[in-house]
Amino acid sequence: MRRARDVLARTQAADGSWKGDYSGPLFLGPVYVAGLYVMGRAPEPRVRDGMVAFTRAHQNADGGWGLDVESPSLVFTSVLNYVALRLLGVGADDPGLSLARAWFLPRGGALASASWGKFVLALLGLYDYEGLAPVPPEPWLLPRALPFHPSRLWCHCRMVYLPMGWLYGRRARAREAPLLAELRRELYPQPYADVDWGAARGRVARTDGYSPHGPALRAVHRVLGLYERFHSKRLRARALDESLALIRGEDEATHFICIGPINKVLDMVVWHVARPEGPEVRAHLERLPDYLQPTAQGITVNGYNSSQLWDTAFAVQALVASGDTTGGARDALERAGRYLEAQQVLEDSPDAARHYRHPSRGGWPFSTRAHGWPISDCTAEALKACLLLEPLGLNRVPRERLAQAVAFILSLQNRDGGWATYERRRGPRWLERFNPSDVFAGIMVDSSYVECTSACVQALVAWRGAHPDAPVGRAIARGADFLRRQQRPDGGWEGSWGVCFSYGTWFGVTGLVASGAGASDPALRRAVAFLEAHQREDGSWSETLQACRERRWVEGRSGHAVTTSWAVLSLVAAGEADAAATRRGVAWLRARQAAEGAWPPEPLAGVFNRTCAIHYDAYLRIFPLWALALAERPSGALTACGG
Ligand code: LAN
Repeated sequence: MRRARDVLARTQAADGSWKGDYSGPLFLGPVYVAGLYVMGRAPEPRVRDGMVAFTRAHQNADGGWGLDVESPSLVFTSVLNYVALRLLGVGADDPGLSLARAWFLPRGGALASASWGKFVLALLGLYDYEGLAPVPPEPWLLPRALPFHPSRLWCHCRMVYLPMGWLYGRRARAREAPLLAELRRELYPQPYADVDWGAARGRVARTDGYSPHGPALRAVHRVLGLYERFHSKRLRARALDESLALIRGEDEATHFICIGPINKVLDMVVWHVARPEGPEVRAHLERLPDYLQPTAQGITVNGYNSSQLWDTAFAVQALVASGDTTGGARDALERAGRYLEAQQVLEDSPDAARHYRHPSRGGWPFSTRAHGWPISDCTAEALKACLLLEPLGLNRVPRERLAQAVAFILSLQNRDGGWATYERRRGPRWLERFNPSDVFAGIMVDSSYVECTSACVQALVAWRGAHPDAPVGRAIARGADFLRRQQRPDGGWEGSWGVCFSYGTWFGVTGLVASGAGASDPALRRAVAFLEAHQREDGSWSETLQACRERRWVEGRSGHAVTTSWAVLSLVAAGEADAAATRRGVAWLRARQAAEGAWPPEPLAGVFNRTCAIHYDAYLRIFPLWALALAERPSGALTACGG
């Protein structure tokens, strides 16, 4: 434990945070490169070489690229990474690229890509806009009260479709160039001029169709197709103006970082078309490198501008749990306390209601304050961390700001008692049936999650510990009720943002325990039985990304330290610190630790929208330490927060 703590403390950044690799998805780099190309630009040579190296390193043996660095090939990411390499200067006769064509052409090439791929190709002039399922900007003009108004979509989804709608409405495309003509010959199994674009609209390769288009979505696309043919120019102009105003709102509220890497690039391209070389383009370009991530294999694009706040909040909890808060460990906690203090969002975003933004004041984001989008569970984990630092004299966030964080959390509770990510649930569940992305699930509405709910319940309980009169009892009880309803008959909880049931179950168990459930509570007994049933011979636990896709426990080839840590943390919280399963899990974790204190690399533990893996660099340094710390405590009567 001491060596693990040293490893964690040593990897802290100068600003007090833990800042690491947050890459993994393989569609982000190509969108970045394509966006720059549309603007007539290219990454600087060092970045270009790094991106080429990274892309080559993650080509699958069959010649394609997966949705993420660990997954089987999709037409979507294969075509996009192919195009990115070509735009970055690799020749069509390159053996890797020949192999790629041999993989995607028989599957239909660009015609069979998932929808976002086709959109990016259309921007480049490599795919006809006629072949896209329509994404007009007009829905933004509909009355806000309609259940399908775009402001009701999950913020990540609406922020991607917002600039898409603008670019679609303008039919924006890159200036014609010889390279593009070559690519139009390389990406299709037939001559470009012979393509039936109408038929291409609904076409998607089997590899890419995780969320199939149902009759409802197909009907919407037919209606929108008709609208596109007969639409009024005046209405379109108004819709474009409205979209541009909302895009400006997002850019300014996030200091041009934007909520994520996709809408960042699309917004930038919007400004390039709307105001070439204007101040917005300059502001965007300045923030573009924020997303770059150097890795051992080259340079890639992160899934967010970082995961700093999130990792720092967890690191504090693991370090405090490990017991030693003197010397180097205390210094690390002191610096982390400063980081937490500096990243709290202290004001609402400008003209929040106009831009459909929930009030932000008091919340913490996933990365940095400048990013400007606070999240329920990031706020909860940061609040928990501050309250743990308080008795050590290391919390720097004043009382009234902690109270604002509590108010922020309370303002986000859903009617079902649970918590979603950035906002309260705005749309009806049936909106999911209109998901046009092909490759993702659960992107349409922000609804309650076990992880967010548990974190918020734990934070409110911790707050009540410090302020017994705080009026949070009902919120806690409703949250706990939601957690109980989400437990599956087999005793586990399905996670949404980590792989998978071990992650969800850690949150389910710790949330219930925080809310007052005792070790004999039937829900906790069922959770313990669930974890015991999935423990491996060697004492470890192991789950793969496939579990998220198939929504059932799918085991990897060997034990994973992060999965095992989540299982051990759950068992300890459920009062099983001395049980055989826990001890065997701990023994496996100890045996797996390398001499200098780290755990060897293993498959990615993060996921989103059920299909895409993402790398939480610090998890392997945080969770085994945290698990050992709590399992080594003298008694099992611990709270979930580790304090
Ligand atoms: C994230 C990163 C943070 C993450 C946690 C806070 C850890 C989680 O508990 C709640 C969900 C959240 C906020 C989350 C949601 C999905 C994100 C934003 C990501 C995994 C980072 C990248 C991903 C985003 C959706 C990628 C772009 C693709 C789309 C389908 C829009």
